[in-house]
Amino acid sequence: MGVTLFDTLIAKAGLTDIYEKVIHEERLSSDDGLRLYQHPDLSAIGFMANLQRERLHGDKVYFVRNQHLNYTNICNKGCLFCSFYALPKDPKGYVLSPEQIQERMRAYADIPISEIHMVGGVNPKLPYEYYIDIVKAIKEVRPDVSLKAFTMIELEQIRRIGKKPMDETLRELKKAGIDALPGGGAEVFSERVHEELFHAKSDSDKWLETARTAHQVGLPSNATMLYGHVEQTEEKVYHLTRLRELQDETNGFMSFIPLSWHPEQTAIDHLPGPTGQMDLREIAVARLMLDNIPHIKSFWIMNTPAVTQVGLWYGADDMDGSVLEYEITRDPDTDRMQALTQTQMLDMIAEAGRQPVERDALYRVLDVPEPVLPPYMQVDTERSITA
Ligand code: V47
Repeated sequence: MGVTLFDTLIAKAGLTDIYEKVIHEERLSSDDGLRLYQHPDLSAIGFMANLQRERLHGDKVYFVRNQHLNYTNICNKGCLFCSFYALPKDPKGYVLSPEQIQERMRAYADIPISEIHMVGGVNPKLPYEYYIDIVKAIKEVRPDVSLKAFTMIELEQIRRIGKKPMDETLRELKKAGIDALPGGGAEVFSERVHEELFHAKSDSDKWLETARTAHQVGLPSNATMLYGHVEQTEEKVYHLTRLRELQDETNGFMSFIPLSWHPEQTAIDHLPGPTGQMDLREIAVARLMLDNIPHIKSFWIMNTPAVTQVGLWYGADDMDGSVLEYEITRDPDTDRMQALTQTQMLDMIAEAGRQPVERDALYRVLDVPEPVLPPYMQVDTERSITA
């Protein structure tokens, strides 16, 4: 094959060695990861990530009709990056009963939801049985829904309050009805950032250990990384390589979600937060470094629908879903959009030139709808001078 224009551009950018590795499906090193984070030509990095994305998924973009439920906002961890939590004595604190959770689900009874995503704060007052009861309550209302619930951090609390080993806790929750675990609570695998922003939470070794146990008992999970606050580039590369190592061992991660930090209403809201460039770069670097995690999700709530559409050409193959009632980054002042209809999701994907694929929490395919291009992208034969 001759030298393409892209080969020339990559050579000019000094990225030929990484490009060769991508083409030959060789694993990228931590040094490669650092260079991808630091290189000014984001388009070149996005192009390489897109090669890898299309090799794995072609044109497909996975989306899900889901409802997010937050059973409690009471949390004793006091993470500085978070605006969602209320301390145990705060009057803003709430706990949803199993019946209230069912009510929230029944409010959307007419929507064919296939995934429930349920997480909450670390609330020391809740007994072990509460967690089993809310899982059962969800499955009572929608027996066929795939339930993705409880981060590794919450599981640590559930295990502690139940005074049981982690594997037994996970088996009991699985028996009650959870099908998978969400990827939250990982933040950044760095002792320094841990100390500075979320010291009351367990550390990266514990997060990874819980994920390992979950995968071993047959509960797949997602993984996340929260970026755009005080983390350093080396720490992000380290985070990605640790996830990659665990995935080599368990193959239990379904998807990686780079989480774009929102400063609004947090204790550190004087920090500027990430930019759109950074959001796209996180997607692209993740796709290139995490060669063994099948899906990279651009969570549209945090990345915005606009960045997500572009992200579908920078390594992302998933955009999460309808996300009814998202509370973790809700900002009552700006009233940011918190839900997308099925039509809006399909339109976003079609306009981005991709093929929508509806999935459930376990990435089982439910539907492959025909994409409909927006009018401005359709050939207008009526107005064509050659017609
Ligand atoms: O663990 C907290 C993060 C996470 C803020 O697995 C914040 O499919 C941005 O993990 N700005 C929860 N992020 C969300 C999460 C998630 C979301 C969507 C899909 C999946 C999945 C997982 O949100 C927390 C924390 O890392 N977070 N505060 C904030 N101000």
